[in-house]
Amino acid sequence: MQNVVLFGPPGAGKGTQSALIIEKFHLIHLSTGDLLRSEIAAQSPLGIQAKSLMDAGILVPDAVVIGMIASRLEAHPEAQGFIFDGFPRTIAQAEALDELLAGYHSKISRMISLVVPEQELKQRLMLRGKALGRSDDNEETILKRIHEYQEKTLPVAGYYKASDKYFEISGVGTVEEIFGRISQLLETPTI
Ligand code: B4P
Repeated sequence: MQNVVLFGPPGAGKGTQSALIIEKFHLIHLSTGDLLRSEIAAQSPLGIQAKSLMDAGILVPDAVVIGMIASRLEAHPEAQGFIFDGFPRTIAQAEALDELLAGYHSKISRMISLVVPEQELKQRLMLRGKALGRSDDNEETILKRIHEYQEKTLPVAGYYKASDKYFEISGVGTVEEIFGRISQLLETPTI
């Protein structure tokens, strides 16, 4: 079973690359961003709570996203593996994920980190905001998201480095070029 964490700052291309990875490697895509946006669209109590935080560029509470991931894992007993996109985003989430997977006698195989310079991230998010009407379409929210990432999410890379599961690639180039780099990694067996 191959369980992959796709990591990177807001706008690094995690969702974009996940779509290609699931097709080629037959993994189940678990995106906390997508799950939260579905809750918002359904106007559920969870969605209403999440919306104001996401609009402000702030992370949603750990318990909320951990609960969502737990129920999605339970819903896919047939899975050959998962791609975790946008999760874990805090150390508490990383620890909870290890515990959840241990309950299925499974674990994270690797974390792939997409490295993209800040200026490029801002441009991509501005363009995505215009194209898809996402709330992080202005400088203030984008800067808040980058700040949250640096403060709460970057330490998660250290968590996976400590167990030799961390792999870094450039997230700059065409979508196909970046996917080629990811594929090369995923085709290399883990020790
Ligand atoms: P997410 O939905 O996870 O998304 P993201 O970080 O904004 O973007 P991603 O990296 O997926 O980039 P994309 O492929 O779209 O997070 C949204 C919010 O949800 C968070 O701020 C937080 O509030 C909440 N949330 C989610 N998970 C959470 C958690 N675990 N804990 C707490 N809160 C959580 O690419 C960006 C744009 O760039 C797209 O327009 C794309 O077309 C373009 N692009 C992609 N690759 C490109 C390339 N190679 N070149 C040029 N453009 C490219």
